[in-house]
Amino acid sequence: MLIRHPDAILPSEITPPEIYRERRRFMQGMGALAAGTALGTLDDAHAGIKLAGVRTSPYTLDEARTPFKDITTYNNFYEFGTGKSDPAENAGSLRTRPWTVAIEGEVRKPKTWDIDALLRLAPLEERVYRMRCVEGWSMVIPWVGFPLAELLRRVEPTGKARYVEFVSLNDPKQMPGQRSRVLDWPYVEGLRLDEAMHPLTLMTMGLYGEVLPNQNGAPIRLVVPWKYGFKSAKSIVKIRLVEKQPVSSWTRANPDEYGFYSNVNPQVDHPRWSQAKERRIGEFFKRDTLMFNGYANQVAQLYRGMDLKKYY
Ligand SMILES: Nc1nc2c(c(=O)[nH]1)N[C@H]1C(S)=C(S)[C@@H](COP(=O)(O)O)O[C@H]1N2
Ligand SMILES: [Mo]
Repeated sequence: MLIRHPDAILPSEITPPEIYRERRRFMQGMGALAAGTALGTLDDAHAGIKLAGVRTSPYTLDEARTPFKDITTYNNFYEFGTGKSDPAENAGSLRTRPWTVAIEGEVRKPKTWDIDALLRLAPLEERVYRMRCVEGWSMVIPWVGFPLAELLRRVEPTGKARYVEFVSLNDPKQMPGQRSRVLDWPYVEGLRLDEAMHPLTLMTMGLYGEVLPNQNGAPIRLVVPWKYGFKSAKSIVKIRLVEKQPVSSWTRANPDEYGFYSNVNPQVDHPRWSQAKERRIGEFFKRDTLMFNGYANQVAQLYRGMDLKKYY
């Protein structure tokens, strides 16, 4: 891996590992998960299941976290409606067990993973990340997951694999928003293989130390903190390694507004609004949006030599 140190994050911002060394207490944890308890009916994750054995990570930011309540009631998840409160209100109908994730395409070891086996594939880490939506708001979210690279290494991408496509669940019975044609379902997103392999790219199953609430993309979603939020596909059922650049749902819907790369870039305006500033949820004054959402030192070299106005 090219990145060894999260240089953009000031050392003083990194939470000392000692504070986190004391592992979170095993409550109902992995035992309940392995037993396939009906997690899909949880509508208040604070009364929910703590994830066991979550480690700290040097990629964690020590920045004021957005309250749990905001992270779980102000969402974009068009499968459950286009309003910000729709996912929290409607995502109770999503059944997250049983659930499988198929990894296929240009790989030597394609496999359909049961979600509970996938949860145990690699040590879980807490990663506090800045998240920036293309609409101009941002949050600081303590996710729990492991690097996507852990999973991709195990399936052994072939020499032809250059991109990774992520496909969300397509089931209008569980996802009432899919009865509307606001997007071409299923929701599809993609990354270049090196972006997907980057250590910041997180397969995410938890939030604030607990099982991910449905409205945040349970049981498993992607989190790519240097890109606009829509690149971070929720409720993933398929991961395909492919030769050609995938067409994402947002690019298909509006190619002039949502390019494949969608890196957070204050110098590239959305055609209908400026991207120079953002409102951190809970704050009154706007902040300047940072290049690559503040992760430039870790990710800028992925795009060396590229015209980021052309490849937006
Ligand atoms: N399947 C799916 N994934 C999705 C979306 C969606 O509508 N459907 N919305 C995206 C957008 S626009 C954002 S900003 C983030 C929001 O994630 P959050 O609600 O957990 O903050 O999810 C992204 N992932
Ligand atoms: Mo977004």
